[in-house]
Amino acid sequence: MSYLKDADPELFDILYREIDRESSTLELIASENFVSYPVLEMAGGVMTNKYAEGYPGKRYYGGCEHVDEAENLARDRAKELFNAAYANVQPHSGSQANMAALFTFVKTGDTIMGLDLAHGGHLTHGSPVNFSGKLFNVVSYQVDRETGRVNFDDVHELARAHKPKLIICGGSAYPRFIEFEAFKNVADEVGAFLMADIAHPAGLVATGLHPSPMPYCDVVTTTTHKTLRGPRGGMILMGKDYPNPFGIVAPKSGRVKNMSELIDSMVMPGIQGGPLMHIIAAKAVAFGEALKPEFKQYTIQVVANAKRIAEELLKKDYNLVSGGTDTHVILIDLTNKGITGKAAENVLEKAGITVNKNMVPFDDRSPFITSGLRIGTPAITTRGMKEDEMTMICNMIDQIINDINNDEVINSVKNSVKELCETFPLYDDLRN
Ligand code: DSN
Repeated sequence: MSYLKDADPELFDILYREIDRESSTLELIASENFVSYPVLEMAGGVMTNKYAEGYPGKRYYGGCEHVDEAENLARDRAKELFNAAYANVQPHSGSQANMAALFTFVKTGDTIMGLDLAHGGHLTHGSPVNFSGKLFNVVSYQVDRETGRVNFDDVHELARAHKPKLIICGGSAYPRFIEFEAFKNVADEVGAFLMADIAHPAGLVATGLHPSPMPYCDVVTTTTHKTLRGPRGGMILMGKDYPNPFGIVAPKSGRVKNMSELIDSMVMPGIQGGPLMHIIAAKAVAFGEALKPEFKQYTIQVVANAKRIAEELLKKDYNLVSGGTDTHVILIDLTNKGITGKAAENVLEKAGITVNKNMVPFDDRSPFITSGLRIGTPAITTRGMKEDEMTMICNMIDQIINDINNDEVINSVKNSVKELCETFPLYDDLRN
């Protein structure tokens, strides 16, 4: 039964069109995934009603006993998943997690380093159009033209020349393992804090398929909805907690505050007000799922699927940035195929294959056009697809890219996509 159907048929229809879209198309956007029914239930539950500014046991509102239980579980499960000493599960998004972490460790006007957006970084790692680029003095590092991997000679040289207070590692379109240890060497040499943004590989980090940043980084941020397969949101972690080096003391006792206390107060009241308790509780549910052995099997398959896609595309003469992948992300440089990222995204969408255009390193096209496509395997792996389906999907992509104006090809692929999606159903119970 649906309350929405009777109360607001217009929005009900929109919701069901989205369920149909998600279930009848191939979702290859590397940052998307499909949450479980339990996560959906919690995210759509009554905790959306509750104001709970503050932290468990120390709120500004009454009636918080149950949301406290949920937030405590979310924090404990996050710490267990990532072998972390500290977790703040309140950031509404990855961008807000990054904002809170940056504001805790550095002051506006300080110099920070991050991976250039066009080389796989993220808006919040210092893009001039983002708060990070406007409030800090940003020095961006890039990947090597030949290898497609972070160029540590350049990172060292830039760090020595500019003496950043903080270095960010990680990004949104970097198909290789993030080199935490190498970044730590640079950070130590110049006395910088090291911040890792593991929004993309978080699920792989949690299951040991990607190195852990915890031994190397002062602070780690992530989203919860990509490979981690939770509700849309952010989180901040630390491998260890320690007294803050800035000399900030608690007003009454004069005790030097720990970094965890500074981060907590930067998230709230620093940059956020009321936490989204329904989402925090849904994060707890997702973290519980991620602690189960089945989730490790899932992430093993995510990586196996991405490697199969990389192999198949290489066989078909596609150029992959860095030559392949260690993770769930594949970044294709389409230059030799004579098609832009934008055109490829549009024509694939006509056939029911959802991807996103993406700049490639040293791209001479704008972010609205691009020379690349980013694809990823978290969502299709959640549907149960394995290596054989990856080979089929690569054949479909290749057929279309080689003949973008051929409606017969597009329609034939569209039918194959439909059949494949029917074989791996998604959210069927939401229709009953
Ligand atoms: N927009 C996200 C992604 O697609 O990777 C990063 O914030």
